[in-house]
Order: sequence, then structure tokens, then C-alpha cells
Amino acid sequence: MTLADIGGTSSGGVDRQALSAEEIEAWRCVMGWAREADLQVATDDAGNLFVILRGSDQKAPPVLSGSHLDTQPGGGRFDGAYGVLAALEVLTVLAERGVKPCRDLIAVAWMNEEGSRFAPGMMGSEAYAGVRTLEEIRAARDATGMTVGKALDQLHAAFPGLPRRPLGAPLGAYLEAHIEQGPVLEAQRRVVGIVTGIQGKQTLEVEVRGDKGHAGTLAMSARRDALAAFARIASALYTEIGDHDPQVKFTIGHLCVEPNAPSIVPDRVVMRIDLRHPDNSTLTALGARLRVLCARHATPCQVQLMPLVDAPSNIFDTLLQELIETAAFRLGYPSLRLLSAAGHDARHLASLCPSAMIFIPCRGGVSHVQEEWAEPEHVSAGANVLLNVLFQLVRPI
Ligand code: HGY
Ligand code: MN
Ligand code: MN
Repeated sequence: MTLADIGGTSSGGVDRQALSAEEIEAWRCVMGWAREADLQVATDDAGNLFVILRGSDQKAPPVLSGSHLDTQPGGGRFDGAYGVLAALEVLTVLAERGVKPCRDLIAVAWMNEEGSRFAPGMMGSEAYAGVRTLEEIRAARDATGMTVGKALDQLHAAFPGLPRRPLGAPLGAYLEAHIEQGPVLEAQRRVVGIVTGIQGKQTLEVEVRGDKGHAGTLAMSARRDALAAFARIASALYTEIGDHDPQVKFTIGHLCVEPNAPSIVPDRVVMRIDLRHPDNSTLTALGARLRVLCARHATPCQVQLMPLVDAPSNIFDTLLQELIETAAFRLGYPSLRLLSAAGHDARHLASLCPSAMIFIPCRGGVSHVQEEWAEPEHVSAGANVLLNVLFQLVRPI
């Protein structure tokens, strides 16, 4: 709740966007808690934040656990923050008891998971996993034209002398605790979710170009109206893609119309599409169909598609899933195995090391909204399971 006040909105939500002044303040808050527990802090060239509990074998690849501190513009208090603070709490509990892990145990906050201010999301974990180069990431711009590179330099300047860890250093394992952001655990009255994987996702930016014109004098038959073309494209996509089957998720969440003046025929429309499906062949087919429909309905305007993310469904480490299930059982928490419908940094860590996720329920299954809420007993249950699993991975020899 203290962290939620940083970027907190009057309606009870949080607006703490990637590399913003609010996120820099959140870093100060988390670093303060880390130093109170005698833990070390570090960053890297991609703006990830690390909190370290040193282990006895400094050659062994560390175990990492965390999530992200950035939020959606009108986001909630738990998405991301929960996983970072649960991991910090585990390190604090071990440090307070003088437990020296066999290898470094590190809590992490990945840079720009949400992809709202800067697209695409998951820049910090993608840079760490080598999915995208740092140069490509630094070149991305927000709506004001500010580059990630400049914002990263401002972040690092706020913490002079903060040690930098190398991107892509080997890892022993990765665990992420997160609210489910869906209705399943609450509906089935389970406390812990053992996440089997993350559904596949394609995001892309679509630009429609036409010609400006006078709204009162330009004949309808002579127009190349970009918004009219968008309307045809969107209608076809909602029908053919959005209604394809009960599992598909199709969203146009970002739309720009230019020049956006009531008496000028629009000549440019930019939309961002978010398409998700658990089955990889269906996702690929729907992605291809989407491109055909954009081209077909754009006429007489031009259309250009810029792919941003193309991430297939993944499967998390089965041994880690067993450890989570056993820990939940031993602690008396009813659990359930489920696929994650929301995306997470763990998707990229899974390509580097054995990775898994622990879910807790969120009220009404809602997230990315100010009403997002998780019950304290579920928050602590997830952290207890995380402690038990992480301890088994780093237990002193
Ligand atoms: O969009 C997502 O799935 C994640 O919550 N950022
Ligand atoms: Mn998240
Ligand atoms: Mn999110």
C-alpha cells in the first residue's frame, strides 16, 4: 500500500509508468527497504532493478524472483508490485534469520513490462534474455517523442554509482508471483495458482493512410478517408478474428486519428492490436488472416502493419510446478494448475532457465483497472509458497 501511493490516483488506482518520475521514486522506496534488511542493490544497462542476498557459492548461477514496478496508466496496486515485494519479503525473512543461501538469491523488478508508455512491453526482460537488442529498445519513443534511451539515462543518473550487472548472465531458476488477473482461482475458491504456461500473443501497430479533405465540399466518392477505412477494417477484424472461437482475445486498445479535427476528412489512423490465443497454430493462422483483412478493407487507402510482439504459448518448468504444488499442499492452501491469459516477464526468462509462476486470486478477476484488489491472506499465502519454493532452490549446503 505504501508503494501503491507512489503514482497513486485519487480513484484508488496507480499510474506509475515505465521510467517515469514515479517509477524512480518507487525504486527509492524498494531500495530503502532492501538496505534496511542489509541487502545489496544493483541495476543493469536495461534499467532492471536487482536486490541481492549473497550466497556462499559465488560461482553458482543465481536464483531470481520478481516482476515489475511499472503499471498501466489507470492500473491497479498489485499487478507487478506484488511479485517484486513478495520476492523482497522472502529475501528479508531469510536475511533476518541469518540464512546464507548456497547461491545468490535475487529479487528483480523488470523495466517496462506493461508496454503502455513505450511499446512493446517487457523491454527489461527481453533485453536480459536477448530477445531484443539494447539499441533497439533505447530507440523506442513515447507519445511525446522521448526515447527509452534518454529515459534510461535519466533513471541511471538518479542513482549514481549503483553497480551494474551484465545483461544475460546465467541464471539457476526464475520464479514470479503475480495476481491471476482473471476469474478462475476466485471462481474455483483456490488460493494458489500453479501456472502451466502463458498463452501466445501477437501485437502490432497498423497505420492507415488516406487524404485530408474539406468535410463540407469533398464528395464522398472522391474521398480516401482513413477513419472510414479503419471502421471497415475494425468491423471485419472484430467479426472474423474476435468471434473466431471462445478462447481468442482480440483488442484494439490504442487508436490515433489525424488531424482529429471535426471538419477535416482524416488522412491518418494508427491502431495497436493485441491478439492472444493459447493454441500456437490458431494464433499463427489468425495473425495471417488479420493481415489479409487489413489489406482487403483498406482500399482506397493504404495500410501498413508493424509487428511488435510475436510470442508463442510457452510451458513452464514441470519440476518447479511440482515444488509449488507441494508447498501449497503442505501449507494447506487449495491450489489449481492453470494457463496464464495475461503476459508476464517469466515468458522470456523461461527461454534462459527453469521458470515458473505462482498466482493468487484477485477480486472479480479484474486487473489493469483501479478496482484491482487481492485479499491480504492470499497475498501472504502466495509469499509463503514463494518462500518455501525459493528456500528449496537455495537451501544452505
Ligand atoms: O498485458 C498483459 O498481459 C500484462 O498484464 N501486461
Ligand atoms: Mn504484470
Ligand atoms: Mn499488466
